[in-house]
Amino acid sequence: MPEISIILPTYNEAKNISELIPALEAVIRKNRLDAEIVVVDDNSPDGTAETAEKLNKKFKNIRVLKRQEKEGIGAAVSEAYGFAKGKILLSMDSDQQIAAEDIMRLLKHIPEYDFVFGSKYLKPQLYQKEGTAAKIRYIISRAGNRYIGIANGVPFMDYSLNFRALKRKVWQAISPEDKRNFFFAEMIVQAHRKGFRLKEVPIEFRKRRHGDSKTMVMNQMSVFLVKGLLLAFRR
Ligand SMILES: Nc1nc2c(ncn2[C@@H]2O[C@H](COP(=O)(O)OP(=O)(O)O)[C@@H](O)[C@H]2O)c(=O)[nH]1
Ligand SMILES: [Mg+2]
Repeated sequence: MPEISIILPTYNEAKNISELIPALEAVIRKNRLDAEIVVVDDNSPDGTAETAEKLNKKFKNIRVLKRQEKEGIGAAVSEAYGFAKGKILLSMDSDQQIAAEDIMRLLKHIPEYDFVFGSKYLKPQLYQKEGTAAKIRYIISRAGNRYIGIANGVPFMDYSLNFRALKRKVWQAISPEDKRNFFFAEMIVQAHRKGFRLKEVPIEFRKRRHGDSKTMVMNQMSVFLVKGLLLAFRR
């Protein structure tokens, strides 16, 4: 059994994973990590799953979880947590908005903490937000995150970033249900309520390297408003 499972949800990320996976493998080698990489793909038409399988011929520690339909990132990561074999579950986006080396920023706080997660807002200067669209997105997302914290009485800055490492026991104790991005907020709020030791760490958030974002920001904003309140009342 590997110590760590690195989980990469993908939808049309063939180009990105052909850069990200070798970069992660270099970090694994350099730090002598005992790790597998799990690619969870929702039947991407661009051949992402095949690209991952080809990379496994070289690296031998990659497993691909193939799902039939694009159901959302939360559903994909949730299934991958069950499929993964590691004692530590580390998930990150595949689009290279976060650097491969940064996984060590999470891992260094395990075992002291049970659940360590990256934050785009702890040090806002680390968030690349050039251009009007990126600035608007930053403001909306930051406000939405602050709201989740206040509504639920939880003291963090960023609930929505898929860059986190948790011990398997945390995953076994919580039951986030959302199929999309709100899944990540549920994870933090539920783990906090269960009394686990949580740690938020600042992470540099860069521009997507290749391809397009799948998040509809305004749509997700309304989801955070409604579901954030429901989560607060469901204790
Ligand atoms: N398996 C799977 N991955 C997804 C889905 N939606 C997004 N992703 C992946 O989740 C990560 C984050 O998505 P992205 O579009 O970059 O969201 P953004 O960073 O909020 O713009 C990327 O690696 C996507 O390929 C989905 O429905 N299924
Ligand atoms: Mg992205």
